[in-house]
Amino acid sequence: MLEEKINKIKEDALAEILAVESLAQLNDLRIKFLGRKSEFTNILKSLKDLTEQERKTVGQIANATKIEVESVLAEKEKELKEKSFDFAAEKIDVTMPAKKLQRGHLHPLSKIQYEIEDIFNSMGFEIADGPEVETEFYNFDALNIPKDHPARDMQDTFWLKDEGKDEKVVMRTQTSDVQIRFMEKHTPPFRIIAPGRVFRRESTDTTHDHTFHQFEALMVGEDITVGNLKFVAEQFFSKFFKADVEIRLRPSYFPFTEPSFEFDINCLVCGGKGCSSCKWAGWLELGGAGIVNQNVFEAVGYPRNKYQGFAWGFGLERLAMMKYKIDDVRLFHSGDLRFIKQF
Ligand code: FA5
Repeated sequence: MLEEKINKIKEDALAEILAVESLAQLNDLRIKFLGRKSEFTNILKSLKDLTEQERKTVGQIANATKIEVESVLAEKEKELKEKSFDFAAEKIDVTMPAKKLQRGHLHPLSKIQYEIEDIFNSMGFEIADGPEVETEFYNFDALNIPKDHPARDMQDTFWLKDEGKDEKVVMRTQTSDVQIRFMEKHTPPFRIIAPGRVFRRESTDTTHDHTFHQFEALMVGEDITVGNLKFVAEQFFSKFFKADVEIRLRPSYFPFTEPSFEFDINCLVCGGKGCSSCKWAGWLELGGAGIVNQNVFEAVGYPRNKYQGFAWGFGLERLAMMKYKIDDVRLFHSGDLRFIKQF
């Protein structure tokens, strides 16, 4: 009895589906034959009142019917959709101007950093890294800057809140911390650079920001001299600026180098005439440099006087300012898209 009913539903459904001419009508048929209130669904609901044997036979027929009707529905739907496709409306005018896609790109400082890394890689330097939140030991003590020594005041420091730890923690003021971290784990000879972000509690102006980047260089062996320092720097500048750059070393003081220098290059923005990028000096202070103090080697466990090395810490922003002729360092972190989009 039920089987006959199901077969009748199937026949009616298939006949009506095949005759249909619109997607709306097809949907109505789907509801009529398979919907929640359809005769077919009622039959499925009544299966529970049958004997187990009957339930099995009728259940199988009902299932097969459902699958068949659904597949005919799907086929018809496909056919109707293809028929109703409006090619004229979908026509594309390939002569219309395209919408310009807004694409992001690397920040100029990242670009510069990668460029620097490539140049130094090509000269056999490894890239080393260290944390931005640093302990007093790595930022100061191991660099021969004892507690209560006036040299600590050379770099205004953001001290972090003491959280019950024995050691004080700072936002690192220089990338020189990486020198120590690297030397603790390696034995000379080696050459590394360490680009990274540093922080200082100072008032800002056209050449000073509170957050900026340095890149440290450290080359250690048994016979490294100021000559190596100058040569590597000159090679780097000529590759980086693709121009001859004049270098000036001025005597200076850093506790972790002896002798120490301020490292200047001639201002490439104004060609040495004087502008806001070089504070009208014609020269730009790029960073500090020197021959590694033996006290630093001793702090990392190297024997005294066995090794010699040079180190420098250059300002990445200052290099970027020269390369792109930018007259205010604060633009880099201004978030001003008009500035960023130019790179
Ligand atoms: C140092 O930080 C030393 N660690 C450099 C060094 C490394 C010396 C290794 C010897 C051996 P100084 O405080 O001078 O030195 O900073 C180095 C460079 O960082 C500066 O010459 C400048 O280019 C850049 N710099 C310093 N302060 C700022 C700032 N507030 N904003 C932007 N750049 C800065």
